Amino acid sequence: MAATRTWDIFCSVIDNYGDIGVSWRLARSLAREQGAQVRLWVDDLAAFQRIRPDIRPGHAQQSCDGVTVCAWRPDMPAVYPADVVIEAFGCALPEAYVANMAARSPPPVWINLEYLSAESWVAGHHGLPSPHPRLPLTKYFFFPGYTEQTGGLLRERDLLARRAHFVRHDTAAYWQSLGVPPPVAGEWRISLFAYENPALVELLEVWCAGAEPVTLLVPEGRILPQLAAWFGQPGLHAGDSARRGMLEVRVLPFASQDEYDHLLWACDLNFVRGEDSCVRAQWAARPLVWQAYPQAEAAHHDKLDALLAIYTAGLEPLAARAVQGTWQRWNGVPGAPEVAACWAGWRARRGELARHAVAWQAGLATQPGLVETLTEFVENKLSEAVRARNRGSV
Ligand code: TRH
Repeated sequence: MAATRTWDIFCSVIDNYGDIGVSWRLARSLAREQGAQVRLWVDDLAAFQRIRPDIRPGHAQQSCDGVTVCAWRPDMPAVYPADVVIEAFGCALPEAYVANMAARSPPPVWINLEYLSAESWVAGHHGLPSPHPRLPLTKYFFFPGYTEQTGGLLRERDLLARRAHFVRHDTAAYWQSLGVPPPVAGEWRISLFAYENPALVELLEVWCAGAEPVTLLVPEGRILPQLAAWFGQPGLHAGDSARRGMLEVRVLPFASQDEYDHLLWACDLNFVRGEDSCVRAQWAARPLVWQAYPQAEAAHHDKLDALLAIYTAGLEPLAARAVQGTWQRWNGVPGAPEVAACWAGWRARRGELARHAVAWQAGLATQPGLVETLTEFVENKLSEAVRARNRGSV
């Protein structure tokens, strides 16, 4: 039987919920599925509480789903480093902690968990070592990704089974729990999780004047002021709804991570943003529109194009154009077609796009998940380190 490993995962919350969203998923899966002893160090427990409401922001240490969650403060006490140390998204470990890592023999396996991208350069950088300039330590870059040459995607072992069960048995009860009537024939149920977006008005106009009813479900967040302005209202809050033409908007409370999955599973189409919700929408096996996290010099457009290229590869031209055009317009790509033209494609190819999302999810599911690739990578490095130490002591 494999030894129980200890892991320290460090997460600094820069902005939004993606950093803690990914770090928490990783920590929980390692504990649940690999029997690992995980400490998760987080510098903003209030942000964590948004996606996991039972987290208590004032506590220095607490246990959650078998993970020890620690407040990462500047005055962090000296601790003995774990077997494996994850620096999420280059968050920069405390110097004293790094010094303690170097004092361990063998030293911990040190991983910098990188951001997800479908760009082709990722495969060439995945797993590369970076020796520490002064200390006998090596950090490895670990890239999530969409191919077997990368670290794969986060996916809990039981995720697809839970989704299938929900879709088959629980969707009606879910709508009821939200106080939303069951969908009528032809209706679109669409979720919207987005940053501020100039293309929103166009989209709302199209849906408002459309042929089918659209119910837009919006978790509380940054897009609400724009939405409220379009309805001519001073503000919109959880529990509010508004209607114009064929469009009805319902504002939902920001849910826990697990409940948000239910929304993605229940909708016909999901607008998602950043990284983690984008991956969850793909596991939801529903069509998606992705808003990439905006970066300087429009670097996110490369990320967008890379995912679009692989996602639309198997689609027939009208369906592919609908997806490409909408994603590009939604991300402010110069020259992208207007939303109205794209939406006509979504309507005409609704069935094909729905089937494609199912096939896409099934294709991704044939690849090993990130937790498996990461633990295998770590075990290899730990064995190498032990061999190197033994050679040195002969
Ligand atoms: O919040 P984000 O915009 O995070 C971003 C990106 O990850 C980006 O790469 C990063 O650099 C930047 O933050 C700092 O989008 P993302 O990645 O989808 O994360 C949102 C998390 O919030 C995800 O784990 C799902 C979760 N969530 C809920 O738990 N409940 C909800 O109701 C919603 C809408 C989301």
